[in-house]
Amino acid sequence: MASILVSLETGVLSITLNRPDKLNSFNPEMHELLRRALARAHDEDAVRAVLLTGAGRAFCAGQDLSERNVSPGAAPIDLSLSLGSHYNPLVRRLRELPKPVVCAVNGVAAGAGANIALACDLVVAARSASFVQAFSKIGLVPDSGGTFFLPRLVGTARAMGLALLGEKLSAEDAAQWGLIWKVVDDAQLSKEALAISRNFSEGPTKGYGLIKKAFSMSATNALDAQLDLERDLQRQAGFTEDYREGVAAFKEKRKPAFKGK
Ligand code: T3D
Repeated sequence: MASILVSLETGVLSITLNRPDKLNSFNPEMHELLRRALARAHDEDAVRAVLLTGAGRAFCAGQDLSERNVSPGAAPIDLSLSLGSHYNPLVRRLRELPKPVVCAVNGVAAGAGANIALACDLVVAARSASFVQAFSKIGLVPDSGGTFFLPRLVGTARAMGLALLGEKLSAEDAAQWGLIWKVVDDAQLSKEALAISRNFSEGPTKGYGLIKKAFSMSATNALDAQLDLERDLQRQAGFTEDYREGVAAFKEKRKPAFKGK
């Protein structure tokens, strides 16, 4: 059974983490298949949005701990190799993909699984889902961008509480805290996430990519630099066919037919 399911329909590349018996935790094969799927999302013009979700009762439980042959007294292992070759490139790929990535969190998202969800552009969670910064429970540090995303999304006090305590945060609280876009009833999750993704796949793809870039840079830019960046990105956006179509459609009081160009 493939550890990732991938399908392309009406411009949406759906990627499902598919190791349900392991709560979709990461092993090297799943990393590699996800890497390939995101490379396809990047390279193919036919892909205009990505929808990431999990099979079964979990979204993703982070690293598959059964793959870590560690025990008290045994030789230590160097986890920087795993972050350097798998988790960090994955987060960079998600952030740098110039197309919107929707994450449908269908169940528990723990460890790197929680932070990979947060690295996506828009997170919708099922009401029964939860987010767990499980790292401290096993003596580790939040990774996959957790120490970057969490304080920016919910503030340092809540980020610190989540990281140090490693307790489950319900999807409802996650939405209330501003960690995610919204929570929906479990039965509505697939439909809602697909509708958002389809909406993106019919949208001004290049403009979306530029919005991602603007927000990504705003994390470190001062206002002056960000204003300059907005000027430059708007220049690029103004050169797109979709901008011309958007304004024409507005004036003609019709739905725009964006081509992603
Ligand atoms: O190593 C490196 O490469 C460094 C990078 C690390 C990145 C990381 O993600 S580190 C953090 C790793 N993840 C965790 O620590 C999460 C561990 N899991 C949990 O805390 C809980 O299982 C959950 C909160 C995710 C879910 O809790 P619950 O009560 O719903 O389920 P459960 O009963 O704990 O788990 C169900 C089964 O899934 C269970 O197996 P069993 O007993 O039925 O055979 C459990 O062992 C298994 N499972 C859950 N998480 C993992 C896992 N198996 C392997 N790896 C897991 N991460």
